[in-house]
Order: sequence, then C-alpha cells, then structure tokens
Amino acid sequence: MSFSIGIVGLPNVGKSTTFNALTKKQIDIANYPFCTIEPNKGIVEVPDHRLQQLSELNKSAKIIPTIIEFIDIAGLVRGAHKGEGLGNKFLATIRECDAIVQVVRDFQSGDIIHVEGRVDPASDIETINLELIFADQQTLDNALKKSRDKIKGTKGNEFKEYTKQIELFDRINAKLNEGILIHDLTLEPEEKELIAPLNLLTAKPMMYIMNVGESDVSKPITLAALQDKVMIPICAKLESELAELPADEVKDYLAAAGITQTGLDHVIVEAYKLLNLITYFTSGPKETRAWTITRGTLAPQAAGKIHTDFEHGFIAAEVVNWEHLVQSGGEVGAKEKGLIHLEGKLYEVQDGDVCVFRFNV
Ligand SMILES: Nc1nc2c(ncn2[C@@H]2O[C@H](COP(=O)(O)OP(=O)(O)O)[C@@H](O)[C@H]2O)c(=O)[nH]1
Ligand SMILES: [Mg+2]
Repeated sequence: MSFSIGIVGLPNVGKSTTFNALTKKQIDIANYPFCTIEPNKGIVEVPDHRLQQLSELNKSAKIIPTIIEFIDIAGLVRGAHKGEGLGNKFLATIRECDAIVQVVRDFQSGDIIHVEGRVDPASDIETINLELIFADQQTLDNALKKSRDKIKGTKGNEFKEYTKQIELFDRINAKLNEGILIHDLTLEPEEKELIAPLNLLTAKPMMYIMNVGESDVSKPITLAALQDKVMIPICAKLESELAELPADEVKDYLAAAGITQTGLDHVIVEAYKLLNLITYFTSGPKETRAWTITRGTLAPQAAGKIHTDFEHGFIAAEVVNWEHLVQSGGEVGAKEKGLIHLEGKLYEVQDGDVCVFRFNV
C-alpha cells in the first residue's frame, strides 16, 4: 500500500495543472503491482539521488524508487461542509488521504476567473481551512452525541473511558472554534489514538503550494498565515512545461536557473517528509531499490516490507550507511573499515541504511 496525498484548494487555483505535471513522468507500473489506476489518482516516484549512486556502485540492472500517490480533488468552495458544490463528496475523498497539500493561487490572469473574484492567498487559505474545520466540528459533534448516549448507565472503567473521550472531543472542538487546526495542537499519543478512528481532516499533516506567476518564482513570500508551515512556491504552468521536456534539457534549465531540483521534485520530497517517512535501500546486481518505512520502524518490520517471510523468520540485519558504502567502494571495502554492523530485532532502521536481511524460512 502506498501513502496518498490529497491536493486540495479552491477551484481554478492550479490543482489539476499541478497534478498533471506531477504524474506526467510515467512510471513502470509493473514494479508496483498493488497500485490501482484511477483518473484522479497518480503514482509518483520519489526522486532520490542516492539510488543512482548505489546502482552505479553495484552495477544494478535496474533502479526501483519508492512512490507516493497524489489525488486530484475537485475544488472546495465556501459552504462545502454544508454540501455546496458537491462538498460532502470531496470532503469524503480528503478523509481517505494520509496528508493534504493545499494549493493556493497567487498568479494573476484576466482570463482565469477567481471563484471569489480576487486573488488573495491569505483569504483563500482561511476559506479552505474553515471548511475543513467546519467538517471536523460536524464529525466531533456526532461523535460526542454517540459518546454521551453510550455513557448512560455505565460504571467503572467504561465510564472513565467515555468521560475521557467526551472531555477530549469537547476540548478539541473548542480549539477548532478558535480557528486552530488539530495538527497544530499538542496531543498526547493516547489522545491521538482516541481521535484516530474519526479521521479528522485538520488532524492530517498539511503543506502548502503557492502557485505564483511565471515571473514571480523566486520572489519571497511572506504570509503570516503560513509562518511555521511547510510552503513551496511553484509556477504550476512552468512546472507542467518542464515535465514535458527530456531529462537533459531539464538539467540545463535548472543549471541556468541556479537551482538543483524542480519545484515539483521539491513538493514530492517535502510531502514524503510530511508523512514522517524515511527510506532504506537494498542494492545488488539485479536491482537497487528504495523501501518506504515510517520513522521509528524496527528491523523486522522494515524487512517485512520486502516479504512477510523476512519479518517472521528475521534473524539479523547487516546494515551500512549508503554514503559509507559508496565512499568505501563497495561491500568489501566497507567491511574492511568496520562500517558494516550486524543489528538485531530492536534496531531502528535509519534513513539511508543499506540492508541485507538474514532470516529463517
Ligand atoms: N497564468 C497561469 N495560469 C495557470 C497557472 N496554473 C494554472 N493556470 C491556469 O488556471 C486554470 C485553472 O487551472 P486548474 O489546474 O485546472 O485549476 P483547478 O481548478 O485548481 O484544478 C487553467 O486554465 C490553467 O492553465 C499558473 O501558474 N499561471
Ligand atoms: Mg481541477
């Protein structure tokens, strides 16, 4: 299963342009047999320069990057939580996503109407976030009603559990009333577990794409609403043109512009980080491959991403940092320098580890 990012925003802000550019680079779907193909869903490879270097080192026949899924969700409008503009349907789609990318329009164009009549990023962010907040409040109100019904006649631990729930839902609801998104609250792990089944929209991690005009790509953006937020300025139109070009022309363009990656690559990498995901590698003559795990995953579960047998029969992992491996000229050199370490069941796999798993079948 891959992680999915919902692209959210008002109509006509550049969501589909961004989505199309993201998904233009065709991936070899045969490598990801569990992926379904739907028109508004796109599988995107996560760019990672380490794959190239490992593959050269081990003369791998192929490279398999890790992926995330983007979902193009139709525009939300004011009143979406009340069902305006098919709002409920779109909100339900967002509910299924693991994280949200909010596209905000900051480009002027006489031809393309703004749904609220003027280009005003701060107000657009407020409109969208308010709709998400209203939707969450409806969810919480329903949950509160259920909990208040169920608590009647309970005693002891059961009573305590429902009391805890009601207190938490009330407290979160009050914060939403102040316009605070749930992902900005500090919640205890236990509290996060209590709200997890509700799939609250503003509890999902969120980042912003500021879709700026062609001439404004390097202009600094200072929006109070986005302080402390992950925000990436791109020009969606320019990105969609870049996505059509062959790789070496993109390289030339980046060099001329003095940047190392396209805006879209930046978006993909940040989205991956937003999901709290890290990458470990397997590398040999057959293939060099990136594997996605959540930060904090232990070696057996990480091995289980490759095959369940690897997890069940896990004995140990031979681990080396990718850079150490490359700098040592390969496994033999790394072994001589003592850079390959043997790890057991409690080892927390690190970003950039190259792993060989030993297991019983
Ligand atoms: N000038 C300009 N037009 C853009 C840009 N991004 C999108 N558009 C145009 O705005 C219109 C709406 O874009 P679209 O991606 O369909 O918006 P969506 O409704 O958010 O999916 C289309 O005609 C796009 O070509 C941009 O960065 N600059
Ligand atoms: Mg669209």
